[in-house]
Amino acid sequence: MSVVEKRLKKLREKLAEKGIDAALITKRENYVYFSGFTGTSAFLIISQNDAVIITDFRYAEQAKQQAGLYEVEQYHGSLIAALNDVIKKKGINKLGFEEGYLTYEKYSEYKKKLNVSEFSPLGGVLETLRMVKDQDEIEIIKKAVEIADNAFSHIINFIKPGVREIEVAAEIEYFMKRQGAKGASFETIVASGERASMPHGVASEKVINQGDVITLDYGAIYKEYCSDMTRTVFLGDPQPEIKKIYSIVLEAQQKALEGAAAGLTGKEIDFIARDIISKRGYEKNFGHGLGHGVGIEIHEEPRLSMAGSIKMENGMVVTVEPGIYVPGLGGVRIEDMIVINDDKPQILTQSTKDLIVI
Ligand SMILES: [Mn+2]
Repeated sequence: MSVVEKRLKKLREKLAEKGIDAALITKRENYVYFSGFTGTSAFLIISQNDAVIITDFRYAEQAKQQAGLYEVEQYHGSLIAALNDVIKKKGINKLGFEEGYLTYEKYSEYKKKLNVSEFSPLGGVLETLRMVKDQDEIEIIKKAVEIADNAFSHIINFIKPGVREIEVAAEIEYFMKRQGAKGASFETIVASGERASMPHGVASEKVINQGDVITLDYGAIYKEYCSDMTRTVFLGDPQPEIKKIYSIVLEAQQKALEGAAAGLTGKEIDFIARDIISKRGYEKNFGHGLGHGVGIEIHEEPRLSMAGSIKMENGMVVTVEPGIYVPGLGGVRIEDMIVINDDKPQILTQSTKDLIVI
């Protein structure tokens, strides 16, 4: 059975449980996962017996190549008419939609114009199925992580006093593309000196100076899958407080990595790191969650945070990224990607976490 067939089988089981005749899938990350089609516009209708991909002139040929299990319908002009054709041909009454994605405008239009008796939320089944990665996905993610790891080895030799943050970001992204990445998985963060106290300080025109702490947070997209890593390095010896913060963040991260076991909730794993940071007096300086799922989307379920209620399962891929940020001083964050695997996760990110002074 192909990867797509397995995914469709699981989706069909969920649809049957919910009493939904077919799912309408329009979000790119979801149609990539359930069809293999990677273009920028497609509408899937998946019922127990049928799988139809509706797309336009630009993508009809690509859809035939990539979504081999699907009937390809090319629409001209009216998407609604094309959807209604399929709905009629396949005898669909109750159609499920992506409640977390459809805009109010789209929802209203579909609800009014699609010829179905019920238009009901899918209840997150697509995202739930995407949380646990199969072996094919894990292999691709490993490659995305490796590209980012290689970029780290490269960039620590590139950073010098006088170079601007945006040049560092550009070099990371160019390097990753030369390694086969489609692009960066999000806007590269290079936050140096006092800017390092901004958890998401995207690269600016600031010049990196001797004595700066530098937070590098970036990732690659490889074959549609994202990687995400953070390292904090120093240009010259760090100030004593930053050095202390580094050791606290590293300890919190290592303990959370060791404890990230299947069966625990995101909240329980978040607490492992948060407790260590709080006991060292930096509770208020760790204002974000410990981590998040990563896959076709850079941030997906499950979340590792104070609100993370989802239990970890084998095959989930998540980040572990505690940080401490002190305005006026700087900040430290260390992030690895892991695969949940019974008691001990498989740690994907390989770059050193020893304190690096460039
Ligand atoms: Mn992250």
